Order: sequence, then structure tokens, then C-alpha cells
Amino acid sequence: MSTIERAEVFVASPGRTFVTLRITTSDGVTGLGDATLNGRELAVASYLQDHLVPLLIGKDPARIEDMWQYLYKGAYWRRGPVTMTAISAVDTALWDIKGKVAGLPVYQLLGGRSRDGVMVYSHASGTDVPSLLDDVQRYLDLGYKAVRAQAAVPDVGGTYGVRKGTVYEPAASTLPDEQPWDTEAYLRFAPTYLDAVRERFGFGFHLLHDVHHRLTPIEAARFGKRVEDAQLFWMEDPTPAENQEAFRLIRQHTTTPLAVGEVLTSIWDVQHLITEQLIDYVRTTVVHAGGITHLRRIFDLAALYQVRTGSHGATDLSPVSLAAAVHIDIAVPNFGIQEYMGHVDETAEVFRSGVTFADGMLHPCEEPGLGVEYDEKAAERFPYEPRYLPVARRLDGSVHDW
Ligand code: CS2
Ligand code: MG
Repeated sequence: MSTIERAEVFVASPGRTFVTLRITTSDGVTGLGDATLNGRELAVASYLQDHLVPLLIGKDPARIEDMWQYLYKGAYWRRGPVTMTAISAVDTALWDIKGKVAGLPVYQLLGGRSRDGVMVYSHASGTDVPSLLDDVQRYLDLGYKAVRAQAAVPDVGGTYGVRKGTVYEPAASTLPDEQPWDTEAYLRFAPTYLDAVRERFGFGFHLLHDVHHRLTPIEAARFGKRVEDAQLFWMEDPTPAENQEAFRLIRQHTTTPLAVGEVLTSIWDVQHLITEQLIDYVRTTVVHAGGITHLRRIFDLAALYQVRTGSHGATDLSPVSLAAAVHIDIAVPNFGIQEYMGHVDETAEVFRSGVTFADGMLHPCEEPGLGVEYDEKAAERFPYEPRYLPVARRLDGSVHDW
């Protein structure tokens, strides 16, 4: 029987920080897992290196479900982003290995294709409406069928989602960047630029918007109602989701579809949202919600309630979890859309991925496993650089949800 012989944790910053787990079996088969938790990377690296790696050595890599139960129940302290990201990385690496041993791309182990390609959306943004419209045009010219739109709120300064470089990267400072927030200014301005996008480009593509946890339920209800004419594909994270019941109030006031889940890390964290049909898309991911094994459970529960998938796919999710996401997305029956922001060139020097983009869709690699390789020699050229996500403060100085 093949056993787990080695488990290595790599922390490197090729363009941004990624934590990557590589498991190697006694037969020399390797598997990769993404363990990146933006702004708290070393917590997961230590959880893996100091607490999980000693448990993996000698175990049977084929027993993926058993390993998941062993690491989840064996922790005693359950759930939460650090624990679940570490478990996700182990799980994803074992699926990569299983695919390689079987000689099949992972999606074939998940039931094969349900669709020809995975529709994706990317991030258009601007410091004002004209620059936002130019950026939307750019993504439509690249063939995207779906585009997210975010713009800076005039006179308030930094606002969530406005790109500075080639890809949007919010973790850009060595201490948290404190950004001003004014809910009323946002509520007045954001609907106007979403209307402007529709006025310029029409309704022949999907338009998305991320509220990023910033509103109270009644403010979110007001916003959702106001933007109904823009026919959004979804309004994302309208209000913090710890209180899942809060979404019922939003639901009562607007038909704008709701998407939640990128910061949620288990089926129990989205159970009420799904079973009460309080959301339309669930955004949980391979890297933060328990790997392929657990994400399938979440998506199968969602399918029972006509909730579709819409996994998070920002730059802080590595090419490893993006590839795993595409393998799931191509197979699940209730796929909705996949976020795809791409990565900077330095990232591609370390991660070789077989995922391809064409005609507004991503396509999985046909190689056995996930179809991603990690070049640790190249990674040595990009030593770890600590970065923090911003903190939002209201105009009175109190902390707000960033
Ligand atoms: C955002 C992310 O892509 C999204 O929907 O919510 O950019 C998020 O802010 C980052 O992934 C946080 O690390
Ligand atoms: Mg988001």
C-alpha cells in the first residue's frame, strides 16, 4: 500500500503571498493543495507544519474521506477559516494524487462533465464612472460574458474593489491601510454607475456587484430594490453573514439575486441561507471550505434548494485552488458562475497550470489530477512578504466592515 511519505509547506510571495502544501507518496506521486488565507497566511502554514504534517506521514493517501473526518473531528476545535483552510489543502492534495494514480483529471472522478466550459466573471473598476465604463469595455472585448463593476465613491477616497495594478489586490500594505467609509455616499452613488453601465452596454451580458459586507439588512434591502432596473446577476455580500437570518429581510424587499459565502468555511455556516432559500448563489471555495470533499457537500445541499454555485476566485486564491474549482464547476449540476481575476506574471513563474480561458469560459486541464505544478526553486526567488488587508472606518472614526 502506498503511504504519505512527505508533506511540505511552502510560503512564498510571487506577486502576492501563497501558502502551498505538497504531499508526496511512497510511490513518488505528488499532490498540491492551496492553503492561502489572505492576511493571516502564517497561521495556516503553522497549523499545517506544526499540527497536521506529523499526522499525515504514513497514512493512506487514498482514504480521502477518512482523512477529512480524522482532521475535522480530531481537531476537537471545529470550523473557522484557519482550521478549514488547512484541512482544505490536505483534501485538495489527496484528490490531486487520486487523479494522478487513476490517470484521470479530477473532474472525471466527480462524475465527468456537465457542461462544455465554466462561465467566469472578472473585475471591472474605476476611480470614476468614465474609467469604470472603459474597464467594462475592456473585459467585454476580452470575451467575458459576465463583468463585476465597482467604482470609488467621490469625495470619500479609497473604496473596495478599485484596482491599482494589473489585477485587483487589496492586501497591499505592511500594516492595515485604514480606509474611510460613508454608507450614505455609497448608497447614493453606486446605483448611478450600475445604471450607467447598463445605459452604455445594454443587457446582453451579466453584471455583478460586490457590496462587501458594508450594509445593514435594511440598507441592503434599499440598495437591492434601487438597482432592480440594472438587472444584476447578483448583489454580493450585502450584509455580514454571521446572522444568516438577516437575509430574510433583504429577501422581503427585493428581487435582486443574492450571493454569499466567500468568508464562510463550512456547510453549517451556509445551511440556513440555503435551506431557507435566503440566497441565490453560494460562494464558498475549495481553499477555505474544506476542500473538494466538503465543497461538494455544500453544493449538493444547495442543489436541493435551487441555489447555484458562484465560487470566490480572487487573486488570493492560488492557481491550485482555481484549478480545483474548475474541476468541480465543470461537473456539478447547479453551477452558476466562477470568479476569475487571474494572477500577475510572477505567480505563473511558480505555478504552472493547465487551466485555459476561451470565449468567456475556463476549461480544466485534461492531465491526470488537478493539472498544476509548483516550482519551489522558482519560489525561492520570491521570499515571503507579510501584507495586511485594509480596515474600514466610518467618518466618525469607528471601525466598519471592510
Ligand atoms: C472580494 C475579494 O473577489 C471578491 O469577491 O470579496 O476581493 C476579497 O476582498 C479578497 O479575496 C479578500 O482577501
Ligand atoms: Mg466578494
